[in-house]
Amino acid sequence: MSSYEVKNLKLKEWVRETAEMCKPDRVHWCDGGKQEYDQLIAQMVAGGAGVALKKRPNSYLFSSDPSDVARTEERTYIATATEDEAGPTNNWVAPDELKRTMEALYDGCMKGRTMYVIPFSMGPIGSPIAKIGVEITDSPYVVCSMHVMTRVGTKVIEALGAEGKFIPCLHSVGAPLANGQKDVAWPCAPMDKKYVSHFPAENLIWSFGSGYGGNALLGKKCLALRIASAMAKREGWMAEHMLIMRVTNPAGKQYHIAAAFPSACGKTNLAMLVPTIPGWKCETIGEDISWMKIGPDGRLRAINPESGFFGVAPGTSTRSNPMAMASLKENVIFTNCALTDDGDVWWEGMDGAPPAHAIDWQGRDWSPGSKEPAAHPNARFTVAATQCPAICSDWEKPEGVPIDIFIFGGRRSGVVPLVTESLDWDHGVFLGATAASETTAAIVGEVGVLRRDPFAMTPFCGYNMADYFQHWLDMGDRLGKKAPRIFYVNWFRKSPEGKWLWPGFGDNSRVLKWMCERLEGKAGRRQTPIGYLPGENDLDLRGLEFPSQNLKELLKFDSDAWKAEISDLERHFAQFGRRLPQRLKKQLGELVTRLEKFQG
Ligand code: OXD
Ligand code: MN
Repeated sequence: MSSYEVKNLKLKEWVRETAEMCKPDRVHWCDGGKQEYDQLIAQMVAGGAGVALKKRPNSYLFSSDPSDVARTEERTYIATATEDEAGPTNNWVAPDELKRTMEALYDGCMKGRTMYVIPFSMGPIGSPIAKIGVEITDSPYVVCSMHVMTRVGTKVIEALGAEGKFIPCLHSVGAPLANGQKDVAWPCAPMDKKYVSHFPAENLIWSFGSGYGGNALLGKKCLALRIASAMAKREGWMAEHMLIMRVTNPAGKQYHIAAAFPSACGKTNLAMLVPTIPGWKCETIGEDISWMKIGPDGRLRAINPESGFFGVAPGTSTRSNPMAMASLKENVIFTNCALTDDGDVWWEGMDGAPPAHAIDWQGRDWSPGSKEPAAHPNARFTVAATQCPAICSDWEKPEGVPIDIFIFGGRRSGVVPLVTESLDWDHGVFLGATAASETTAAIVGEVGVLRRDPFAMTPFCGYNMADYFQHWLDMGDRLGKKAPRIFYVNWFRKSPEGKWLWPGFGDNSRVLKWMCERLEGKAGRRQTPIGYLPGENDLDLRGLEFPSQNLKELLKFDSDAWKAEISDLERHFAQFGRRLPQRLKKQLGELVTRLEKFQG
């Protein structure tokens, strides 16, 4: 049933075919309204999937199945015609084979359930940068989350019209119900039946078996990054794993920054930063994804394709991110946080003392000193961007905001200075292509291992990463003098005793100020073989109690440490074989030469 008329024949046909394959008990076309949201939430609460929080109006806590707690990268596929098109950083299966496997799984997979059809727009409806998708799902949790994270409903159907193009996104939790079978709180399929599949040649997404985050909210990582990155390459624009923010200096001049960091490097915190330097202002436009096109003025224009935040809860506090905390007072979907006895959520790293007792994310009693954390390390909040007090008034401007600065970064306890300005565009692309981060407890596996994560896109690039590097070089050629300036940051330097050298959080505004002033040619810099670094007097550190030894360490260029990086960089580039752009090979060669020539 639908409350609107669907004129798009392709859409009607796809929905009919999908219903035939998945065999749901009923089909519901989503209108994106409050009534729909409230009704689905009430249905899930009645079924035991979520609980209403007494302490936060209109907010709910859901707990997932313990086997379904994060994006499953090992079950994520880029099904290009040849393996080489997917490249060494993606899992590949031939499209026909993958479709055969998944069609067998989809056959009858929605029995006993409702099939929801969610028309959604990534980006403000009608923006020249936005795209329309339609997600079919059998999960009411996905419908409610999509209401928050994207623009859903009747207006999208109107914008699509009879002839408009949409990106089909098919999702099922993969848990059909036999006649009379009682449902579980969080239905999903076992790991070896989970698939998150992308068919870039057809702009098609098929996901099966998981109900969690990026595996199931298909507008986000699947459409807005993997499929969009492949479209962007074909069509000459950019789809990046980047926050977008506006920085305004005391004279009122605005700068727009897009920044890419791997998971657990504080992207959401930077997007919502509260500056500690007087007179400077920061506003949020997006905290995860940026779509950018060259505008009529030749500058790169960025929109946030999402309309909500799907943020990691643990570690979020008034100190680390006051704006996120202020966004979470009401109308929030929490997932895998702990439940306190007075009906609130709690997670490790939240403000104040831990509760004396709570129910952990798996429904077990928890108290301080319990062996396992109360909240899952990947516990999340899902909340509308409009609830963030730092949201920029221009965040939904259809034409986007002009990007002045790109930032790349990662978590490095040593070697990499606090901030580096690239020598030029190609060198900036080299910095992005070689970005690296030490693993944290949030990622399964050994902690502290260095992983290269080019442009923070390793899990999200929908085609061969070497071709993606070339796309960055091509975009630079097209942008010419109007290209954003590129910087690299590392907020995570540690002393030999393991203490943080840089206070981070709001004080990162001091580094942003240096960048903005570099654009004006105002702030000083010194040239080193790895790029331009601030001199010790070039950062504004007024009001910051700070040992001068720390500053020296943070701004040091350590020639021996960099020479020791080269073999890892060579190994990293070698995986791309002959597809690696010559211009990046040249960058590596030039870095080696500069390091050899350097007399410290
Ligand atoms: C995310 C991620 O959830 O990058 O945004 O993993
Ligand atoms: Mn992300």
